[in-house]
Amino acid sequence: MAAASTAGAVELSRDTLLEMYERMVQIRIFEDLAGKNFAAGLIPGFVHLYAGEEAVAVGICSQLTDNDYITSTHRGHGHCIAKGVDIPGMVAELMGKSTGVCKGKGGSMHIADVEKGMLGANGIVGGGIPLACGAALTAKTLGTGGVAVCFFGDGAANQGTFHEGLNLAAIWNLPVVFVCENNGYAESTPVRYHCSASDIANRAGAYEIPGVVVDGLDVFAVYEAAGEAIARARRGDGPSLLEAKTYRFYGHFQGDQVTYRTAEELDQYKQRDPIAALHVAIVDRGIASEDELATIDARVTQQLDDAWTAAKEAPFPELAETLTDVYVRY
Ligand SMILES: Cc1ncc(C[n+]2csc(CCOP(=O)(O)OP(=O)(O)O)c2C)c(N)n1
Ligand SMILES: [Mg+2]
Repeated sequence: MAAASTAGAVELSRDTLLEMYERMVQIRIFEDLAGKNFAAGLIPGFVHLYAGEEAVAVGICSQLTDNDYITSTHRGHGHCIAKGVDIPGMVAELMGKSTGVCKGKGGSMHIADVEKGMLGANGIVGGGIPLACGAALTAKTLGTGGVAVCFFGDGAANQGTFHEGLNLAAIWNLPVVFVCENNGYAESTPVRYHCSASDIANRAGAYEIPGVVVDGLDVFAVYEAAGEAIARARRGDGPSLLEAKTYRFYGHFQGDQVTYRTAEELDQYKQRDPIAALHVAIVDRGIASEDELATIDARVTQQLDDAWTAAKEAPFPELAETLTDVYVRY
């Protein structure tokens, strides 16, 4: 029986692979339903969907524990799910309900679950980068052995916080993995226009830390590259920059007319759907059957359907709670 599969030099157990597959499917179905229910008027505010980028969050977060931190972006649902944030609580949070993980006060762009080490989605582009440095400094100072993984986009790589964060992490030798999710666009602006570097990972050289480009549609490649960067950070050898070349299947935000890219381009990337690729790899290598994967798909569909039903029935927060949990007291 083929109980394990390799990502290059890394061997993954059957359980790990199936857990990774399930997480990726959870993200995809979560996002498809979020898009549908946003259009139906059930979600206030803006929604930015992560579908297409699942291999990045899952390839990385499957190697983290609750003792490790992540910081996220405006496109943060996938990071939350990959880090183990409660899915029904996330659905309720999107709807602004009191049963949400932030009691309905965070919404799509500010979901956080500190118990899970998920320090927050973030509406400020590049805003998670200094937070990750702070979290990594905490882990290093307290000697917890934890690392901080910082997700951000190609557009964020042009923010001052990116350069400040990489420099700070390098001089203080912080246990951070900077993960640039290069999905080819910052809103409607193509990366080839907005970015001076052909590979954003090249910018690591300026701070004398490792910089690696990885195929962000290939969960095995992400897993392997991230594993090295995480191990390096845990050993006390400092930060790395990982650039995952990926693609978002939806527009920048829900409602985006997506006039800045072609249908052919989208089709080409859909041919390389990271979940379909993992599905094929699992079946071809004899790790699980089509039926076993269909069972996982059905379980996740039911989980998300139940989560939406519960969130729709849940109450909004009481007016009297408006000012509770809003500020942190030290
Ligand atoms: C500091 C700041 N500037 C501008 C914006 C508006 N804005 C929101 S998302 C976005 C593009 C971000 O692109 P990228 O970092 O590539 O992330 P992606 O949306 O592709 O995941 C911009 C400019 C913002 N939210 N924060
Ligand atoms: Mg982008």
